[in-house]
Amino acid sequence: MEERVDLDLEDFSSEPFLETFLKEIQNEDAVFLVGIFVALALVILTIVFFGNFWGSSKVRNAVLLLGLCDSGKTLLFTRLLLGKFVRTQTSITESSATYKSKSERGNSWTLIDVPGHESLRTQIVEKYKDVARAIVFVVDSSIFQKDVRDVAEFLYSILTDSILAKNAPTLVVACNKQDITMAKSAKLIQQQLEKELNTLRLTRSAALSSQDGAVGGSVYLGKKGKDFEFSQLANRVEFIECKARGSKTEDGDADIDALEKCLAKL
Ligand SMILES: Nc1nc2c(ncn2[C@@H]2O[C@H](COP(=O)(O)OP(=O)(O)OP(=O)(O)O)[C@@H](O)[C@H]2O)c(=O)[nH]1
Ligand SMILES: [Mg+2]
Repeated sequence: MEERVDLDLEDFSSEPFLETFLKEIQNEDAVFLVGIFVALALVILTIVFFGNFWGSSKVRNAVLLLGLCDSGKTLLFTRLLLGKFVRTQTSITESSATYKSKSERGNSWTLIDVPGHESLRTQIVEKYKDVARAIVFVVDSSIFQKDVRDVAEFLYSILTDSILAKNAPTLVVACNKQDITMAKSAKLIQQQLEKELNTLRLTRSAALSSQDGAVGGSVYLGKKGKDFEFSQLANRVEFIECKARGSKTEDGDADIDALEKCLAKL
């Protein structure tokens, strides 16, 4: 029994596998070596490609409520979630909650109420912009004439942001406070915003005239050589009218149907 084991070991040592293998790859083929390198390179490239792909593609499931202070974002937020009136105060931080859309598929989105104050909103928009599936841009239609410049400036910063321009989330301009007699219609608000954005584009591009196309993270608004229209954007754009608060009672004839329909289409 012991003898057999000795024999086997001798046999093994008389077979220098490593040497044979090295000889084979030295003598026989450079092709074999090249094959190994190519296979390794392919494996590395695949890992890098999928790593980047998964790393950069985020699920865009956020619906951002944006707009100037007092336009009615927080009331719309609670009405969309709870279906009733609540007393609100100026928001100082963002609120988020899961919103189930009223579509047959019943998709759920993360609804985010962004404070309107300029010093707060910029940072919060930065935080969520790459996961935005839609932007609900809320306008106080009752004082639109007074606010038009500020509304247009905020909208301009959103529409020329390079990441938002690339992802092109659906844009719903919610012309709120339609219960107030002086409220401007969605059509008029759209026309005036197009005019104001056109003017802003002229003044802003004049200031940056030495540069062309994408400038420091911002893109050109609309089509060059043509007056600005929302239809020139890659985003799906809808202008709707709503009233987050009723005119007689706070809940009574409040109406956010058009907004809910837009969210059901996302
Ligand atoms: N009449 C009327 N009032 C509304 C309507 N929507 C909101 N409001 C009122 O407008 C005021 C401001 O509403 P908010 O929802 O707090 O406004 P906001 O956009 O969240 O404001 P910030 O948090 O400061 O950015 C509140 O008194 C609301 O009750 C509306 O459709 N009609
Ligand atoms: Mg608020």
